[in-house]
Amino acid sequence: MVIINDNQFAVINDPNLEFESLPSVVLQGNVQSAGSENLYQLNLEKNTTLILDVDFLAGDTLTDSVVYLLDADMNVVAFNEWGTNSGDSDIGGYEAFLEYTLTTDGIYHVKVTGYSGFDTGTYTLNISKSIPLIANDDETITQENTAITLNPQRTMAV
Ligand SMILES: [Ca+2]
Ligand SMILES: [Ca+2]
Ligand SMILES: [Ca+2]
Repeated sequence: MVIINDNQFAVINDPNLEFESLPSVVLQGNVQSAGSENLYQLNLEKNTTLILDVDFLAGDTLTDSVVYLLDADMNVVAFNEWGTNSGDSDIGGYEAFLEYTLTTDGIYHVKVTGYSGFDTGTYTLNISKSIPLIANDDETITQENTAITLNPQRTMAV
């Protein structure tokens, strides 16, 4: 289990991130043996949008990944086995990609594994998170900071 702290998130210039403007952590991982699972633990706030982007980049060997978002008790909140995202230096795998907005504060776990139960190898995991939305005095949900465009269909206005 790898514990990821808030202070590890930073806005970094990396074209393999889906949303370069969001604070992110880039991790190298390895599914070492058939069926093994890699776990990451984060403490996250409600209304944060979490982006879990597994990349199969040059040098990586896990072609077919699956990513899970789990709660503190290891219940599955969401998962993805093959998601599309743009701009990667992806070399053609069945990479997992998950975007999820949290509805409660707390400890969460991210799990990365091979798709088939026997897929193994190295991968790059990009974890990005939005600034949580907060309710102001008018009880309107507003962004704490500047507007962040998550995708063309979903722009969060200030
Ligand atoms: Ca990517
Ligand atoms: Ca990806
Ligand atoms: Ca996959």
